[in-house]
Amino acid sequence: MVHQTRMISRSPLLNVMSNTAFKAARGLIRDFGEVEHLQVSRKGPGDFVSIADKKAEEIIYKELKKARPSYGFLMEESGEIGGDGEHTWIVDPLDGTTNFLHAIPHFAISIGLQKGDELIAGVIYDPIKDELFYAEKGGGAFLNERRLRVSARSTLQDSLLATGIPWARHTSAERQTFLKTLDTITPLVSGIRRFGSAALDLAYVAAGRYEGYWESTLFPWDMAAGIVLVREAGGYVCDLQGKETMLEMGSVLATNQALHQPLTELFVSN
Ligand code: 2AM
Ligand code: CA
Repeated sequence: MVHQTRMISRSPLLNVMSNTAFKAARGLIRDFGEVEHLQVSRKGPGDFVSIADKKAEEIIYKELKKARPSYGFLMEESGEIGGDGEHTWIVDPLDGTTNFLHAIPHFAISIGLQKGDELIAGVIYDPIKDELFYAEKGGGAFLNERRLRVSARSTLQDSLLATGIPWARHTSAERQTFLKTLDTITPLVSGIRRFGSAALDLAYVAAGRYEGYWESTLFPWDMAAGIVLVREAGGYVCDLQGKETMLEMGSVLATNQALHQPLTELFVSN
């Protein structure tokens, strides 16, 4: 983890969030190494992974609580923990659990901060690639030391999109909607990817790697940090009804600037 030792001038808030992610990442990296061995054991790494997940969340909780004692929490494992009623950390200690479980090196820690109704900061850390994505409202979005900007591609034909394929939690109606949308979009774009971490999909839109990303049936902790990143990189985020109620609706469409309108028309009318 190169970036822990490098001098980076981040705001005190982003420093707290980043250092918390780095701390939790140390355990996850160790556990990921173990999971790679457990693939061949008959029992598999299932229980081990859920413990790794909880351990990471505990570290994040402890660190953030120490730094900002009055803030509340919304976390994947522990749920809601009340605070000052104004600030809430929205935390996914391990986004991309299925990848982690299968020893696929694509997962992240996601920490978002909400103040009132607004998402004001986000950090997403991919410990394997040592990529730290961070953004604070009004301060721009960054990947390690580099300022981020959404991609400039302006035609659907050139665009690469990311999505989430429905899995066991989805209803039959949700699966049908997904297939219909896929059928509409596929011939119009250059490709579609399913990498399995919603947080990293959003971070990649912010980084200009994907032109857009859509998914439904998500939780607030999958999206909170990534929403701030995309917006601060100059992109747009709405839910699949075209409104800014992503956390409430559990769906998201994130795009670069140029393709916001055509993609919104395609997704929201489908
Ligand atoms: P998680 O790894 O924190 O559970 C991608 O579709 C999103 O859905 C991920 O961010 C992932 O978050 C969540 N998800 C939960 N269960 C999943 C599963 N069985 N397969 C794929 N994604 C899953
Ligand atoms: Ca998640």
